[in-house]
Amino acid sequence: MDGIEQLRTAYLERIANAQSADALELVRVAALGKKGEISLKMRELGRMTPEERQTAGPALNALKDEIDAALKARRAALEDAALEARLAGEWLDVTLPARPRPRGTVHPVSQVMDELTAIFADMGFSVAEGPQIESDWHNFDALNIPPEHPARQEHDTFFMHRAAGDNRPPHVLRTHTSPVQIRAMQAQGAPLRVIAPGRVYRMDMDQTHTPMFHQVEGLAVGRDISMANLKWTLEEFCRAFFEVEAVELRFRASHFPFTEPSAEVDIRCSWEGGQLRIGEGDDWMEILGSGMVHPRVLEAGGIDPEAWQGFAFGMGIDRIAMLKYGIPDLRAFFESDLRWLRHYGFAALDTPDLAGGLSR
Ligand code: 2NM
Repeated sequence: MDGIEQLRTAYLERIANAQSADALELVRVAALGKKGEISLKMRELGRMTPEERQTAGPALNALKDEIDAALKARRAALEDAALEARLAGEWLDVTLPARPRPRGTVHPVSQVMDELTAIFADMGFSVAEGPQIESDWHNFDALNIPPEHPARQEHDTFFMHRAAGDNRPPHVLRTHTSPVQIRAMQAQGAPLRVIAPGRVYRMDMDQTHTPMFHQVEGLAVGRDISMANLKWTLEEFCRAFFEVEAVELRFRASHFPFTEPSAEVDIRCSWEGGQLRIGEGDDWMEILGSGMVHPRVLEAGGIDPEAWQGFAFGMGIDRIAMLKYGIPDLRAFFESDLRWLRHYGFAALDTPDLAGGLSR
């Protein structure tokens, strides 16, 4: 039967030239649809003589199968091409820097808090937080500072307002973060290892003091925690924080109401040429206060001082930030001067960790 070869050539060409799924479907309908050319030819088989049918039948069936297969192959090729095109359009260079570049910076105080947290976390301390407006019990009484104690004046406390006729003691802006440790003892009991970094307030304002500043205090309570544990912990902290192997600390007897015995801690340093070097030279610089937690303070925290003991320490964050990063003026810390923040600030994505180096 002639015609079959022409149909075959014509449809294979149209299939090969179809540029979309829709165009290909039109070709399929034209060939194999109800009224398609090949379908009509198959219907004609009925009107043929048996001899004619014997050659035309298999030839038409073979044509139908071939066209079917060609349609299927072309459809698959078109789908692959469409997918390729979509993937090419969605391609993204993940090695490009993030844009737009972040314009904010991390304040040195935040940077140092993150560093402290990483160092003490490595030694098993968790971070505790508490209110900045405290009851005078948490800020003073619980810390063995009775109402007539001179520390209450020494501290230059900011007192909150009470309504006229309300004679309860006023709340205060916390003068240290120790009340956070009291709350941590009450909430978690012993044994306990926490640090409390945060804002504190004292009515003081000059070259080296701002009415709000930052402090970190640490507390470790256990069955037989001693001054030796305290000294190692502080040395380890200074080694990691100042990134100097050869730190040396000196304990000087002192007095705090909340610790007994109490010690102020100096670090060996040199100021040669106006440049601070930690762990070298013959100078000593006071960096923190510390001691063994007073039994009355443990008691206020709900911990039995006959069964437990602990060490505690406190230091100024702003000052150690100035020392580590060579920042000369404390007051600039809180002026929100963008030029200063860009100069002394840290990259937002540069989170300190011990493995990566604290202050990359
Ligand atoms: C210091 C010095 C010595 C201290 C004590 C406590 C508490 F709540 F556990 F008793 N927290 N921090 C402490 C001890 C603070 O700052 C110079």
